[in-house]
Amino acid sequence: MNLLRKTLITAALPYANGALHFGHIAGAYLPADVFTRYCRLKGRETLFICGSDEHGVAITMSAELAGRTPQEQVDHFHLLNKNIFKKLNISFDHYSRTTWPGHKKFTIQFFEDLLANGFIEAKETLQLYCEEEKKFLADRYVIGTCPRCAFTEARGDECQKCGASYEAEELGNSRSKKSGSKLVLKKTTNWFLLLDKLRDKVEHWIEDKKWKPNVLKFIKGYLKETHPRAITRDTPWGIPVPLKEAEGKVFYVWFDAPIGYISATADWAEGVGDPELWKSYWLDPNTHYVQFIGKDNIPFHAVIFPAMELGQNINYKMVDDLPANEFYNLEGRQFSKSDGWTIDLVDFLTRYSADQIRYTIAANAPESADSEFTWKDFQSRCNSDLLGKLGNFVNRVLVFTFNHFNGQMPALINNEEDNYFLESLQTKVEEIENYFEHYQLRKAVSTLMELVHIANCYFDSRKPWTVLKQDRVRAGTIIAYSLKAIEVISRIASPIIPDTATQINTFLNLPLEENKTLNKPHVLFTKIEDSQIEEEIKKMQTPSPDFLKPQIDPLKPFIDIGDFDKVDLRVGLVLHAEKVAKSKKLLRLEVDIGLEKRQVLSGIGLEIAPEELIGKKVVIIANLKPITMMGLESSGMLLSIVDGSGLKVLTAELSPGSIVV
Ligand code: B3M
Ligand code: ZN
Repeated sequence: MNLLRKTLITAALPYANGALHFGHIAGAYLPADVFTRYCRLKGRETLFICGSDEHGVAITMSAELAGRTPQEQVDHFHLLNKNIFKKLNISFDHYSRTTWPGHKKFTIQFFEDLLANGFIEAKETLQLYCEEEKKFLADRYVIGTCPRCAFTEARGDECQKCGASYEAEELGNSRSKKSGSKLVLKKTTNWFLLLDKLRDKVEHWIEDKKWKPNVLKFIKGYLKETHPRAITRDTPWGIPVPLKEAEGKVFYVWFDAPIGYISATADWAEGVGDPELWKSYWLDPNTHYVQFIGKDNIPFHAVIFPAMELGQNINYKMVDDLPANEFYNLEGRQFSKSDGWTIDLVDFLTRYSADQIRYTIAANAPESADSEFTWKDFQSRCNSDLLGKLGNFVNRVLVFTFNHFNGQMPALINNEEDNYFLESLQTKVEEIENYFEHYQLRKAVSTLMELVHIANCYFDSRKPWTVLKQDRVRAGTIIAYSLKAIEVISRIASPIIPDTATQINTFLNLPLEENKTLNKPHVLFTKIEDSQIEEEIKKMQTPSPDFLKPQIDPLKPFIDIGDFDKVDLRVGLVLHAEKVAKSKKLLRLEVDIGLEKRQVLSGIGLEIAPEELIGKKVVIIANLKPITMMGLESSGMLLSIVDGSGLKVLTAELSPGSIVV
């Protein structure tokens, strides 16, 4: 490997519709920043690029809720998040945004190349349309009856009650979430990326990648089932599709967002006064390109965006390494703003320092498994590691220098024994660099503490305060070696705790030279008291109203016995079961209900394999009005049982036709 290789680093573009939390920082931004700082330390030509992801339905929805226009919404959160990154010392060379006008040009060029090369095709599909609002509604704006569990308030794309996911046309009684008005299915043309045509190229490209096994496994599985994916939407917020026949349509947010990595680099290049400079990263095959993302973003970074690049006429740089982290939770549960289970970063940073949180997250980074932030862990990392070990060493040595050597670097009498001490530090430094090189923050942090431990042991065992009484020159040498150790620590710790490293370097008044006066130290870290942590934990435990919601669905309102009498439940023998082509979850069953054979459709295909059903005696609602789904008639509904662990089909060992009363 060329150690001085040119390195381009990007981190997933966060949506500008909410404030960042620790989960985001741990998943992508801190690991990316540590790696960037490490590359700069090694003298590599390094560029670190990010920006806000500002399109998509999630933005329009959150804007409506906040009473803002989408543009006002993204303006607000772009600035807010940019400021959080700044406070956390995430050292982007540039933080752009996908509403930057230059981004449009790149998106259109990507589309035009893919279209010209036969990788994009227009297709007609049925989408839910609101006659009253005169527009197509995205899934998130729709509610209706779940095709599986018949829950009447199910979301447009998946049911929050039974977990089923489905296509718009499978939803019963679909309504606009906003106005409640009934929706109709209307034909519309959208443009699809023909991933199936690009599959071979992606497979070939992926061959030599030595990525994490979980990422590679995922990609291989994903590539087996590539199908065309819609890249346009019938919504107003986004980049307009540049075709006459596509009026009123915009690109799907995940189509333009990754192109944002390129446009953000172009935005940076304009800012530094050399508009063509982005090409030296994106069009140079020698660039080493690393993308930091959270694991939920793997498909778009490992398959779809690479496929889009492979369909271009320009050879854009493709990702070389894709460190995808697991999730970072909060005290055992996922961060959730709506549940109040979160920590406001801006508020947090008024009481604690960026380095304290950077260090805690790095020490416990979700590299190979989910991990979590706990207040107790935060307190102990800050007090025992940062203050007790690192801060203490720096403070002891510097205070000693001021008390006994007038704040000047004493003469260093070169000797083998003390050189051995510095060499042992160097061995640890190399170990840590290797961990940085491979994005292993946890190990980098624990080795850093081993290094600090060696330094503390050196100081304790050499006892300069005793030596001073007999041999001032020797005591001076011990201090000089200790100051050199501080310089080593500061340099190698700087990717993780950059502010602290800067402060230490100021104390040392680098470069260290004999007789040079240092700067008076001040404390690097203050102790976090138990009472403070108790207070923080108490705040977390104040339940927000959402927590008071029962875990089990409430009972439905009373019905009369007459209502129940209307329902005709019959035992049926499943004669045949198969998946419905083009549907992810619909199964087509042929059921013998004693009197006759019925065709019944059921949206349980994701949980239950058709083979499992054949020969089973199930219970169906036999007098439900027939409906048509995906062009097939369904006469009856299969009963299932849903609990926290999943879904099971209700069976009854009775002859077909038996009546359930
Ligand atoms: N905005 C999703 C996310 O914030 C999405 C990432 C885009 S990266 C090109 O997790
Ligand atoms: Zn459901």
